[in-house]
Amino acid sequence: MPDQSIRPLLQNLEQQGELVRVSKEVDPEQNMSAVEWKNYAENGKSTLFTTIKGHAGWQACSQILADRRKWSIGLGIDEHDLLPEMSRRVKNPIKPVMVDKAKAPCKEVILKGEAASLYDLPAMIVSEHDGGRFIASGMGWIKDPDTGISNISIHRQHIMAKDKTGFLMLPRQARRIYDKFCKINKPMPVAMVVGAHPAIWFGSAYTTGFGIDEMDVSGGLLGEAVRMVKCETIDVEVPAEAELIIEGEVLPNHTEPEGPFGEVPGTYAEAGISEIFKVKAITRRKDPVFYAIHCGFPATDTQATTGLGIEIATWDHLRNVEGGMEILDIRSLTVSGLMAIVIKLRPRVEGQAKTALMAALSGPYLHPKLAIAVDDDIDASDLRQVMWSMTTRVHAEKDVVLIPNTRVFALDNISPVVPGLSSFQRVGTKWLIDATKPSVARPEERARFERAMPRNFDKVRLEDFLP
Ligand SMILES: Cc1cc2nc3c(=O)[nH]c(=O)nc-3n(C[C@H](O)[C@H](O)[C@H](O)COP(=O)(O)O)c2cc1C
Ligand SMILES: [Mn+2]
Repeated sequence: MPDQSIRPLLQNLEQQGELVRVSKEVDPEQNMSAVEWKNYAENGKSTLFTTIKGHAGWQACSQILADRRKWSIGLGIDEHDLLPEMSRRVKNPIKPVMVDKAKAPCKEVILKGEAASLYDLPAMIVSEHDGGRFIASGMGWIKDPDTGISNISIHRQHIMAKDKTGFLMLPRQARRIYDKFCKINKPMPVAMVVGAHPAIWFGSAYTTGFGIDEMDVSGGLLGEAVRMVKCETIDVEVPAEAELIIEGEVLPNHTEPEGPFGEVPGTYAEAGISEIFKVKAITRRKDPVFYAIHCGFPATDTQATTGLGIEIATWDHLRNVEGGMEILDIRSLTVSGLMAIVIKLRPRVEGQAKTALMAALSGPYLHPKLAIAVDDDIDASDLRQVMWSMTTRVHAEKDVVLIPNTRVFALDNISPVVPGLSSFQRVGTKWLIDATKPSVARPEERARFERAMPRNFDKVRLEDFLP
């Protein structure tokens, strides 16, 4: 029975030299965010903070799932096999099971009413101009009042008082359910869950059909049922082995000023309004690890989490486009704030790359607005090689295509908001760049674009010659 908490990930990262423990005191309002961000940007490492000013008894982790390597450690899947294997597992859902409260570490400490304070949590001021401390790693469990089916999605929470936060809902499934509560003017019960197994985290961020419980998907990824326990003050079930649960409700037909907040594209979402979450209880482990996720300028867990979802969804989506398409890899570029995607493929006939690119720009996720196709000899994760393809293999007049007036990602500040609609409905220009070689149907022309690589590149081993 594998541990379904966040802890095996932290242990495995540390064992494999991917995580650094910081025991020197850090301050969540002044320096914690810069330390974890720089430790990843400069050293490629995750951080575990063990001494946090004003938060004795807490630890906090950050940048623990910022790239494929860390995801593969977290899910126990070979890095090179990540997309096909995750795609296979999410299609084989396993339903969650209930366990007793006594078997739920998330109930080791139960704080209700006055005793429950958000000020206890080591939530950071993440980006320079953020409006305050935010929790951005909370997975929100809600139930559709018509069907009783759980929906799980992540929502940023601007901490506004000890028992009150913002609750930002983009126009997706949680908002659709919230609208039902607004119609009957009843508060929507919500449990915010912080810190769990990467499979649980991935499921909550993954876009699935409306009416599908994301924990079925997480169970598939885990290879066993997610173990759930009942909340104390609301009729919601949450993962028993989580670090922290914030029970509460989102008020109906009510908004207040919220933000600004450094967001997934790497720019700020301006101050605006959002719905309001009121705390009823906090339950947690006695030695909790807070998931101090970094949301802001890339590369962070935030881009890598949604990026992996985009890659898997696009991987599946492209299977349905023109039989026999040879898709070799897909990379949603974290450095682009998820707005660029690279498709690696071997074009069998002319025009195939552009066909794939059009599909990549109209999949289940709105984020990608720039899609680039590279050929079978290019490492799609290496921006130097992608850029090399974009100069040597692109005839801009023929290979760059702009598609104006299309829907784009809600937080893409360069694309205007649709007049009269909610501030998250934007239109922009999608564009595609075909940086593949001529197709395999034209071998002679294809050969003209071969990379000029060192003689016997594949055979010569550097280790045999270096001292
Ligand atoms: C770190 C992180 C923070 C997120 N914050 C928000 C948020 O504040 N509001 C929101 O609507 N979606 C946010 N999302 C995206 C949703 O969690 C995601 O789109 C989810 O799949 C939506 O679930 P649904 O399909 O059930 O609506 C965030 C995702 C991540 C990875
Ligand atoms: Mn959903």
